[in-house]
Amino acid sequence: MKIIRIAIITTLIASIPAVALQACRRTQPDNQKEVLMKKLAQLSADGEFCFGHQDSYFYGKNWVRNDVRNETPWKSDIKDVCGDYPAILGCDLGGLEMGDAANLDGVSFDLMREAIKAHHRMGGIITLSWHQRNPLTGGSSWDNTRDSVVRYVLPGHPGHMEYIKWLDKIADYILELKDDNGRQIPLIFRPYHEHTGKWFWWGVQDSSPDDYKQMWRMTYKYMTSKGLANLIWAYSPNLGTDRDGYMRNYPGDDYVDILGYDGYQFGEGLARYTYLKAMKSDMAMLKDLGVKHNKLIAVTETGYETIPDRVWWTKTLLDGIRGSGICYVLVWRNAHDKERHYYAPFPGEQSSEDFIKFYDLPETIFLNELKNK
Ligand code: BMA
Repeated sequence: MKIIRIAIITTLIASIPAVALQACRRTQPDNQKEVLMKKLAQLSADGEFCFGHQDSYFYGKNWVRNDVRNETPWKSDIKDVCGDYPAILGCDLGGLEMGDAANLDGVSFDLMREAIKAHHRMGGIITLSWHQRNPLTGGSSWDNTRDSVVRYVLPGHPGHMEYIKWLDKIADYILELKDDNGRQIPLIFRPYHEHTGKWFWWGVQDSSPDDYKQMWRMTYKYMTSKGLANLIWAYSPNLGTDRDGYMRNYPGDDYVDILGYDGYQFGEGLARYTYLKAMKSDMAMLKDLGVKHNKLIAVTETGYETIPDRVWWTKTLLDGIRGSGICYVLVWRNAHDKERHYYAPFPGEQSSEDFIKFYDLPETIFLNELKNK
């Protein structure tokens, strides 16, 4: 059992009522969004943060789940290593817009629906990213062979009506994600991420900040008009972007609930130093922006592929985020079909022992602790 931290970090407490109020202004009949945002704000004020893992229940190192109907217990590499599930389950909707039965990584949307409901039932939190296809070329998210794709989907432009059909499919799926009492499950929705990079069609090379903001607001308004009152909107540029760059495409306080960023470590030595330096300065920036805009803050994606550093969890990641006020940190997926594509420990993996130390820390929140919050 982990020791629950009593000490309260008071510096962030002052921001809770504002965050809660912000949520209240948009409170919808079932107020699940507000409840979750308050919980996340409280964690952050207490100096605690949730640990999240992408696709944790769907596959892991050398295994993949075939039971779509939720008849067998949920397996997870994280659980196999530390005995508990991640507090946050990350899922990706890429492919749903095309009407595909499984997402771009082969996860069936039926299985995903079951997992989301089960994780919520167990007291966990869910975040949804969306590696959507390129609406102009039909290529992947990474197809940036054509310019102005963002503009193409805006009102009055040729791709708009088709794009609304995509949004419809996403909204319809999310509307089905209800708890046992028929209430919409609150979800952290994180579209159009890493836009300060050049790899996605919605990236910085494609569009003006104004186009990007319009696309975000259009999406927000459309989803809200479909009755999706349960979405917590997360904005996540890349790590290492300065304040102006971070805010350049910011759609506005009315359209965002969480300020986050995505950033990975890409090697030892200098690369570790670069990662840590960027983490620390971006954390300071986010903390400041979070207070100024009354927003929650989070590390929406991070990791070190194949975790070659056996003490990475406590000596690097922790160093980068400790005391930052984030409400969660999420590491990327453990692919079952790509030998060297994993970001979380699994039994026998060399950083597992250090991960257990990370798990044992009072500030890291996994599922069992979250459900008692
Ligand atoms: C990337 C990689 C890809 C994957 C995509 C969407 O970071 O993990 O293999 O398809 O995310 O999950």
